[in-house]
Amino acid sequence: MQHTRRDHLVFLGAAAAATLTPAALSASDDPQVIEIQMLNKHPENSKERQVFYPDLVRAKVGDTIRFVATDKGHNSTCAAKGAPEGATLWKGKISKDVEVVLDTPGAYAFFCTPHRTAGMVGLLLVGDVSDNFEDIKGGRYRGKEKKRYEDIFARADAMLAEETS
Ligand SMILES: [Cu+2]
Repeated sequence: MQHTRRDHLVFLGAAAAATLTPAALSASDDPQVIEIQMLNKHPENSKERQVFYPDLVRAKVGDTIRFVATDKGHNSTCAAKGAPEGATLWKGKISKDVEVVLDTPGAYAFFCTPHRTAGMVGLLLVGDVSDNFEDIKGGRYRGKEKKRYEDIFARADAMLAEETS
């Protein structure tokens, strides 16, 4: 069952809604399934090859991320270094969908095993990311991976700043 933002506002009434923070309004409380496609080419920029789309996702604990093997030859992997402590890690099979239920808040840096150095990487921000986001940003990334993460981290910072403003 899905509640829309409007449902919540009607239920709470205008006075209560006015006191809600933007973060509280930004997502439903119900668990969501969020899809990330694994692609040979960026849909809006064909010069960008080997991409997760989208490559940055805001989620909450309890949401599911479904990595979809739209194009073949890719996978999604999240290793201990790229995840908050105690989180469930994943390693998808090449050319197969993989689903992960996000059980731990924090930042998750994931990559495609064959194309990591080609910059096929992405980032999930799950709930409160204050525990490990700085560690993730300070990680060692190389070449195209580093270039993509610089762009992703800049967008992530802007996204989080928006929530707290
Ligand atoms: Cu790949």
